[in-house]
Amino acid sequence: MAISIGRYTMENQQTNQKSLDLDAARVSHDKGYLTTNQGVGVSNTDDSLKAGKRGPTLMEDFIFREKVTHFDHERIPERVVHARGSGAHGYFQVYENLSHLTKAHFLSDPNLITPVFVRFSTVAGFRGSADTVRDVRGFAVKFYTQEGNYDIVGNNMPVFFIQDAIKFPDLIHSLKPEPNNEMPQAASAHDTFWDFVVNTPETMHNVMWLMSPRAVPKSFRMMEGFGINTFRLVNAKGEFKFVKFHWKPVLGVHSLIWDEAQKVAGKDPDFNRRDLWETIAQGQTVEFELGIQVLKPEDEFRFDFDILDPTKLWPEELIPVQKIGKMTLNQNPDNFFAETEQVAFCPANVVPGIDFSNDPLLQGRLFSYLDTQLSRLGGPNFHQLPINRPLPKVNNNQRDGMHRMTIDEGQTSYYPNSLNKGEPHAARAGESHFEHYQEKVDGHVIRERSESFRDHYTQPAMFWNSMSDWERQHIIDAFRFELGKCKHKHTHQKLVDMLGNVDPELAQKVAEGLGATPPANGANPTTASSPALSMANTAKSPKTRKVAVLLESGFDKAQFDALTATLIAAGACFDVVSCKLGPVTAGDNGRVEGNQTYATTASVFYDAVYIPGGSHTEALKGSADVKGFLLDTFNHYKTIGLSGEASALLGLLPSGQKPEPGIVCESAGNMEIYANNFLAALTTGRHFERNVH
Ligand code: HDD
Repeated sequence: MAISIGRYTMENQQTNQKSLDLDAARVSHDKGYLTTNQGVGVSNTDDSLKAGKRGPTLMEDFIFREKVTHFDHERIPERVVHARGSGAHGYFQVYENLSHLTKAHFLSDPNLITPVFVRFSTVAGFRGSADTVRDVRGFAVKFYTQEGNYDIVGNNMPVFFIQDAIKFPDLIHSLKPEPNNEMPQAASAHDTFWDFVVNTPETMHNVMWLMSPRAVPKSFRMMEGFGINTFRLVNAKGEFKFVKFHWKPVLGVHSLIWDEAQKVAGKDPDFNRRDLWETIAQGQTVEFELGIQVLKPEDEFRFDFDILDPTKLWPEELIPVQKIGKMTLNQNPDNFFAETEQVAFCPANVVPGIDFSNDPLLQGRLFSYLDTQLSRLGGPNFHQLPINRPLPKVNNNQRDGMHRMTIDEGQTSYYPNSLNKGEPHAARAGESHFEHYQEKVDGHVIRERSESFRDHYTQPAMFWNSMSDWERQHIIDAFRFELGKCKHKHTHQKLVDMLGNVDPELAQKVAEGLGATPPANGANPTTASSPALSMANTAKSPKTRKVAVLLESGFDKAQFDALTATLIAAGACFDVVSCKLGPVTAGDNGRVEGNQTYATTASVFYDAVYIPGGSHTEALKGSADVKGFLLDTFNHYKTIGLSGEASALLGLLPSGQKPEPGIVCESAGNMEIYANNFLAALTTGRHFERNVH
């Protein structure tokens, strides 16, 4: 049975310790009189203190000064990357004891509840930019374990653009708005990014992912997460294995198509944020399974790629992903700034049993996060902010600094000491503590890249080989769009030449769109493919899919009831869209409440549209709004349902009376069968076999 603990509803009887910890910082402002920050009561917060009713404001007005001064300092620097994000609380449970692999305590006991806070983000845009831009998405998870905080700071793509962290400032400078005019916002479709790409072949693999539908997720709930970098799992005997981390969404991986993404960016820039917030606010949970790929040390050199190279993935068919646990998100933050903005993730936040590899991108990341947070969060004490503080007691001799929140008692703040009987002491055997894996390191001091990092095309080609037809078309269109926005023609040609090393057909199709010359000697370097990379093979579910039901007065209520009951039973949901808000009268005088209009919503917010029969069909036939709604739904390959008299609306579609995939149309007959057919089409998702061109 679900129970409430702190602010959390948990599916079991265990306490979410982080929620209880946050309770101590939560302040309700539901009642009481206004005060200053010094606790002095304030009876008028609307008028400043003046010399005469029409006279100048007085310097002594500390109430005015305090209010305005605080306001003047309300902003902190946004993250230099991943500035726009959305957070949620939840918990993690491992499926079985993994102590043979790692001594991490939170992975040892299936009964253990580990609280988590997750932040999903876009990379390039400012804090106020749109959600549905073409971009990588951040997927950062903080586990509040009993042995301290552990962060997996990942993305929704399994590879990165560069191999060495020293190139990160160059990558991001090229991606961000151009420095002379600060354009474009939250977009890679501009000259500097592609100039960097064509001069940096190691970007090729991530660029292929960036051009794929993965870069426009339909929902944060429907994207994979990847730790990308190679880590180590270390067990109590000191044995290690290499590991890569994966998050697999229970609802499968689903994306927008580009036309939708662009329209949504204008109509609802908060589309992904709203979806996450509303799903949780409605009491539903968001679930991801944690997967690991594990590699024995002796297999380090077994593959035709270097396992330390972050521009390479480990094909799941070669090294299977074992699902080891589930993360459930079930609580929205109470305060965006205090939680989502102030949370500080860092790949160096590891717990005993999890260690780093020599991946040169990871090595640099271990430095950058804490460093950036020192300025973003205003000093060295941000670990004391409620959202960042770990569950175990922080016990050391670090003191002072900006905004220190603890009152650290005692005379000593150094080690070793006698005055405090040597406390706090260095952790002893039997007391949880971190020990670095004792890797033997031997090498010349050298500023060079390993030869084994040189192949930049085989895996992008494998990615291309693994794509379904619609994913390939998306990639071709994306390259044409992005390069089409670049003024420098030589960049077009260089990119097309690069693509020739991935696949000649891809290069040729992109070249056609750009007016560039297809490369003469292009060749796809591999026949390998990895079915796990294609979204065509993902899980499909009707759960939380959203249907627009278009109605006007005179609709057939029996048909409406039958279809909506089937949707609800399957976990889907619907809006009633009409020309005005309020009750809509059915042919039999029944009523349903219209909760959206053509002014407040649009086809792009739904997975499908349904129109029941009835005498409203005539009015709908003549409506430009209805026609536009149906056209977008058709062009975005989504399910269209027309029953009874509404079947006549088929004529509004470009296919005319011709049945096309995903159009569930029936003039009469058994509503139960009809509703199930509609549900099956809705579950399929998009019907890419439909002829929309
Ligand atoms: Fe990073 C933030 C993910 C490479 C430097 N990064 C940041 C966030 C995510 C990632 C999800 C946002 C966390 C949040 O929600 O607060 N970054 C990645 C991944 C990478 C990666 C998956 C490659 C595997 N990052 C990377 C490199 C560097 C950085 C190579 C620097 C050398 N990243 C940062 C940063 C940020 C950051 C500048 C900005 C805000 C912050 O850290 O707290 O330090």
